[in-house]
Amino acid sequence: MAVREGFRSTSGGLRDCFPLRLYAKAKRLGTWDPAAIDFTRDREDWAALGELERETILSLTSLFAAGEEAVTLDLLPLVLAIARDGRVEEELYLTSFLFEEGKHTELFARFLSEVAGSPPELERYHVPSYRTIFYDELPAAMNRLLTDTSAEALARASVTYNVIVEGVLAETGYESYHESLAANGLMPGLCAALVEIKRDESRHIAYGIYLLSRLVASDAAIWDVIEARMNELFPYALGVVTETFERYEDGVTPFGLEQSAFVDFATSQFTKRYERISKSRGKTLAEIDALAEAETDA
Ligand code: MN3
Ligand code: FE
Repeated sequence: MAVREGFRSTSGGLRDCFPLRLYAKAKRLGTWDPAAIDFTRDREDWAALGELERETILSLTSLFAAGEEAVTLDLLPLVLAIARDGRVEEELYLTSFLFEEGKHTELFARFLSEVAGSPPELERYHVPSYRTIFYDELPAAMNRLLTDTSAEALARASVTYNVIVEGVLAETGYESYHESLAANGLMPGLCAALVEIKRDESRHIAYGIYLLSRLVASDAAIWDVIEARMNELFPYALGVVTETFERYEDGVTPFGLEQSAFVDFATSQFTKRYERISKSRGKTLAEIDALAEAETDA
């Protein structure tokens, strides 16, 4: 590790850049409290749901609860890698990132105990593709950063965490909650929390896209690493959808959910991120910053 040569704060001040602007947004928008969400109506709705509907919400929530815990536990190696690189503006943003993942973990844990009644053995919903991503690939890619902070290792970690887990799987999961609950006027507490979580998550994804874009801007060869990693993991992301739908016998699904709609949704999220990152090839860092600002709704 290099010896410190100085501090940003005392040599010109913090640099105006996209991560610092994301940090400003996080301070305004990321301060909602999971403990303040009112689950009164949710408990009534839960009690009135049919068996199949309940199973569906439980399955989805089991994927989210474990997924949020995983991203909370696995983020620190990235924060450390960024800190060791002296990127203080990015680290300021990342302080909010970990706080928000912690709150998401809290929210789903609350829902499972206070609305769903702490059902046992929720890991039975963790289908094989889910296990590959959350039990193996995510912790491996993130923990590699403890000993290897090369651009290649950073790119593989960020694709796994920000693009596949957040940008494809979480986004597809919100869509599934929306079609099941909000579209049917059910569980207003969880739906209100999901609006906040989704907004937090859009900042996380925007940061990941920025990070990957600046890696490509510094070394065009990193695009090949990103592309290979995206293609390596995308089948597992789709597998989470298709293996989850396999549980429904004779194609009978609750809430009118259709597998093809979610496969299409996941594919469109993947394609959108792929095209967005590929645009950073041949761009300068200033152009990357402007592109991130212009294209994010975070
Ligand atoms: Mn989250
Ligand atoms: Fe996130």
